[in-house]
Amino acid sequence: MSPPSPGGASSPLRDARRSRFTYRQLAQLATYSITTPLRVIAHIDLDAFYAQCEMIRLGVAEDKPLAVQQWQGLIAVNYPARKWGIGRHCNVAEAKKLCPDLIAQHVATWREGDDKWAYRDDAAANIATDKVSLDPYRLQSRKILATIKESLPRDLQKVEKASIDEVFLDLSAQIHAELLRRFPELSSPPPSGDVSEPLPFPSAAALEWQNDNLIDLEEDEEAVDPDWDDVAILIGSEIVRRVRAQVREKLGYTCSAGIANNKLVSKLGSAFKKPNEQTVVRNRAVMLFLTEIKVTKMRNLGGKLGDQVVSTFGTESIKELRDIPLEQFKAKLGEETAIWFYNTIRGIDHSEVNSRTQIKSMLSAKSFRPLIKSSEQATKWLRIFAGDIYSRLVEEGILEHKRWPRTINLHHRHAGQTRSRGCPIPTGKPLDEQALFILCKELLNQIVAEGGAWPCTNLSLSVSGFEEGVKGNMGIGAFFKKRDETPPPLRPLNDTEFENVAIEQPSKKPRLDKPNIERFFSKRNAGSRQGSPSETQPLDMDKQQSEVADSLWFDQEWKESGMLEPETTTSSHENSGPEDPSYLTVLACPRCKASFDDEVSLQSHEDWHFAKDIQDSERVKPAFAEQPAASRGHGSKGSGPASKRGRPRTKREQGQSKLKFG
Ligand code: DCP
Ligand code: CA
Repeated sequence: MSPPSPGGASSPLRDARRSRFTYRQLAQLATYSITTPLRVIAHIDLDAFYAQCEMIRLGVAEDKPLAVQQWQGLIAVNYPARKWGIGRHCNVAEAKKLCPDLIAQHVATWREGDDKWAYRDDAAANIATDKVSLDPYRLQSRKILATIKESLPRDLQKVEKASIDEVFLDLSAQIHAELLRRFPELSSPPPSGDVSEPLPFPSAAALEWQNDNLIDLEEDEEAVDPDWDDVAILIGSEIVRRVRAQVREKLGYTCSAGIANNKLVSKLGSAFKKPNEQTVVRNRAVMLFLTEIKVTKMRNLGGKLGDQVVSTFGTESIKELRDIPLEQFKAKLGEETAIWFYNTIRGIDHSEVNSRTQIKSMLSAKSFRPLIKSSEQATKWLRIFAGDIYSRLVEEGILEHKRWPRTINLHHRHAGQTRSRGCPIPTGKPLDEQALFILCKELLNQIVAEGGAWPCTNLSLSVSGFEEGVKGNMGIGAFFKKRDETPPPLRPLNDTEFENVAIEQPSKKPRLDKPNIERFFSKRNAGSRQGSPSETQPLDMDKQQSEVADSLWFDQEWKESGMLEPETTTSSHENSGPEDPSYLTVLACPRCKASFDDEVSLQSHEDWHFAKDIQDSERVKPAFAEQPAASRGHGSKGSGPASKRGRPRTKREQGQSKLKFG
């Protein structure tokens, strides 16, 4: 049809039929109402994100296979390489066997003794001295986010950064404005004066979907004329196409998108066809669309909850699960989760696009191979952690006093035991990497003084308890006036304080759209002292599982943490395979049952659980207004050599943070 003309021409509303939607529901679009059926949400996900970052940085042709390497594992694989059967499950050697031309680019690293991260040719061989830096990808992520925001009208945008390479857009208000512009008839008040009156029917007979993937409707629905929800989603798809084109044009990245009525379905939509495609799931197509999807692929259902549902009800088919009455779910899952689940398998999701998300904690961690055996060695790592965290604090606006972490914690692992020490961060003086270093050195001293600190398998530093630093024109001091005027003494927090600070819980009452699903996951025990990994419940680490924690602010940071997830870790055994005898010696992780063929790999995997626990323990809900991330210029080509302290400084990578180590 040509009319609700995407080109913008208004069409006469000749049709005497009435729409299924009311004047009120149309008006609600302007206020981002979460319940209006006309609502349109988009999810944009970068294709093979880290791999694209490297291709653009290095100027690699788009058809060349490239993977991003972390030690011997792969953490991102571009689409040309995927054609060769290469995936994250492969290690570098396996991947090169599959495709000898594969470009395997190692991630940038911090190196003990160096004052900045760099791309280094010998990084993979230096797991003992290097620590992964994801700064280059964070920088690209910020630029992409800025471009997305710039391509939307400033006063009609609602953008949520969901992870390092994903955003949700609530397009409702922009679409509302566009509907009124294209169909001035919609601006008139309801003839009866009653906003619950149905709108006039759109005069359009067929909509132009261009090259979108349009999820099919049930046969009997195909004959039904499009209503305003279809017109709204069509406008949404036009907006998203333009946004994606801007990102491509200005920065070179391709991304995929899903456009639907809510976050749940739009996210499934963006994954439906990749790369560089967009998928539209009209309201009338949702049920059919979900029928094709396994329940464990849905947001929040990739882990234990999904497994529990499948084993309890004996099916992973959404179609079959829909036949089960709500009462049965309630009996097995509890009231709140049951209602959430019942809605989810019907594609109902009223969660908000939240443009106020803020990182609430930062973690810099390192597992040691070989183990470190002295304070001197540990101190070098503390300098790197302090520098790493400081550069991220700068991005968070610490220099402008926009945001300020209240607590610093050091976590130390020795012989399977974890010790954590924390203290408040003084607010009266500048917080720079030296100040962070002094604080964490003191915490290390406390741990060392207790004895039994060496050898150490894992150290990590975290800051948490972020607070908004500036209110109106008040300085940081005024903002913190309720706290001690004098900086608090450096002392370990007692257990209760530690728990309170490090394991902040959401303060709001749980809502239906954010069910209390945490109980399906492991207890947050990492903050406890002397916690043994084997005492904890399994944490599932697939991508879906990570999405569970969308509401726990998990996904964004695991991607950004530089920690290996199990599949990446396990893929680092170059010799394992059916024909390799060592393959038969299987060691299982006591927590998640993942199997390993040597002790080092198992240990490394357990370290990963440990670091993950710490991260989880510090995951909290956002509470403060969004501060725009500072932009740090444009990406560069070529990799920068490492610079040793004392040597002439090499030119820095774009966005490369610099440490002032003494
Ligand atoms: N990532 C990682 N380890 C993982 C998964 C992801 O380090 N196990 C990092 C690298 C990815 C980025 O996060 O490039 C985004 O993760 P996605 O799951 O979105 O995967 P990609 O963007 O790489 O690919 P896709 O095109 O499938 O989205
Ligand atoms: Ca992605």
